[in-house]
Amino acid sequence: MNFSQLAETVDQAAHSAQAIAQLSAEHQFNVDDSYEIQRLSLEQRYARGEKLIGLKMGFTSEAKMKQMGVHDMIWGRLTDDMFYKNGGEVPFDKYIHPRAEPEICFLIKEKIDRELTVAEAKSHTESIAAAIEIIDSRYQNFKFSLEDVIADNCSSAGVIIGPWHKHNMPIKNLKMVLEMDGVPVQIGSSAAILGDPWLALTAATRLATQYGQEIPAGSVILAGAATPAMYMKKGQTVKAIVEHLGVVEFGTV
Ligand code: OOG
Ligand code: MG
Repeated sequence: MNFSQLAETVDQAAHSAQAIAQLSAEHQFNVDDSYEIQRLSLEQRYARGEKLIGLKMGFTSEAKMKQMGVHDMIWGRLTDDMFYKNGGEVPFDKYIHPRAEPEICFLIKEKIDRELTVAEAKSHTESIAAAIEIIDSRYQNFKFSLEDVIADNCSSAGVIIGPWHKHNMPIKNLKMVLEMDGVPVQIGSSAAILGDPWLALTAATRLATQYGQEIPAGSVILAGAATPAMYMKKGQTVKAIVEHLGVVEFGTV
């Protein structure tokens, strides 16, 4: 089997916003193979001029694992093409069937190239913010196996970050609300993220190190959603309100 070809298939699906069949329907590959396909698919993005900006963790909450039927933590890569301004507009047609989910994100101040403890992770972090992640599986009906979703860069599609706060503020049990057009559609707590979002960052350092991905200073790391993700619509306002971290929002056009 040709991993480069599979990487091109998922990249083209993302680039053209055209859903594809699950790769696992036709091919057999394991989790390590999936991360190699993901790495190769990012090479396609870099070749188009995109830059790596950070990483995201996925399935760090029970709510997400249940929603998607996948029960292992995953990680993916975020590029500059995925980032939108807080309060700005997001082009809906760039996506296939996008969903939004409330997240917490970390801004890294010092290069990380090994697994860190929580204390070390804190000393490597500059600041913390509320964020919304847009996920858009490239697979038909948003259905996938663990191997499929990793190969598809863990559905990574968009990131909107709220105001930054000091890295030492408590984030263990913050109320997180996702609103669509002013209506609360998900309510959760940051405690749903592995019991403490800092554990998502240490997991990111472990997995990135395992797969040879350095985390440069200035990287943004998403901890994983605290609640199930919700389908978005065109012409909608999407907002996350996180206790003490404030508001992050965008409109779809
Ligand atoms: C995979 C991405 C999971 C999270 O926050 O748990 C994720 C998906 O649900 O399509 O980003
Ligand atoms: Mg997410």
